[in-house]
Amino acid sequence: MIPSSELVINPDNSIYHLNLQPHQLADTIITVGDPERVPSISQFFDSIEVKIHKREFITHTGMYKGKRISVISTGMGTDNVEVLMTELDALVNVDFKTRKIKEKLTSLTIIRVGTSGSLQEDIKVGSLLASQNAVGMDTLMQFYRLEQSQKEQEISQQIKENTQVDFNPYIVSADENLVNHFTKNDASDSLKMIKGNTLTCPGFYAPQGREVRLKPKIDNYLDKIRNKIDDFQLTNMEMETAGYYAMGRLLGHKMISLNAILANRITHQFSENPQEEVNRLIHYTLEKISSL
Ligand code: R1P
Repeated sequence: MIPSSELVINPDNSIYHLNLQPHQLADTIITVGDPERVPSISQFFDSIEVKIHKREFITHTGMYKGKRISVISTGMGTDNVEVLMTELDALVNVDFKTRKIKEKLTSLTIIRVGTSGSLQEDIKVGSLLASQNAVGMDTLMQFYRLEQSQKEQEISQQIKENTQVDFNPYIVSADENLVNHFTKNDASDSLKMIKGNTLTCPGFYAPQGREVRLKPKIDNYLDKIRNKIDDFQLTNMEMETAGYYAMGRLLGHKMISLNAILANRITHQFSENPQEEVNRLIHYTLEKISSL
């Protein structure tokens, strides 16, 4: 039995931060950083049965072309992702009455629809990119027992050496079937989704090599992380994907992160119409989800 101090359930049987009751969550979930992106997605649903919010977590659950979908905002960063993933898992895999883990576990399908910056000249602003692998340049996995393959350990070691950080970055892949599904371009698709490897950073400025008034501690950060390590090359950076993939691997959920590239950090360009880039990604994602 999980004590009430460890898994907090609100008096109305909803989970502590997400404020959701188990029946209010769909098995297919779209996650977004920006709370305002939730209605931008649910406006296309055929019906909406649930609208709940607490803090930065806004949830709309509804039907889209016969499929039940929840869309949830998380705010920024892997610390929020840890809260979200643990609570989503508890909603489906813990019996709230007995406070025991269920015998038959449910695996959720979780799709991040987010924004990102390119690390390669040829990945232009406006591109859509599915993260095949993600590298976590944050310390979240210092607190969990995440297993790393030999290859993952080698890449992590090399990134650590190149950047001289004091911890081991972690590397996790997306669900292979979801990568294939979301990057398979049918003749009817007007948009193309490319595959990439995403760096997840614990901040937007120095942790992504940006200098405003403070000089980053790591000199030439982008040069140190964007070069090839054997056949592995980082293509873009943002702030959540590796946290999703690691928590998904630990908890047994199917994960993919889809990115609208808003900036190119090498050519120093930023989108002239970010909302339009995000809208294109939303349309692409909803169409692909309806045929999952
Ligand atoms: C930074 O501006 C935020 O945008 C990106 C980053 O990961 C970070 O959360 O994603 P979202 O647009 O999904 O929030």
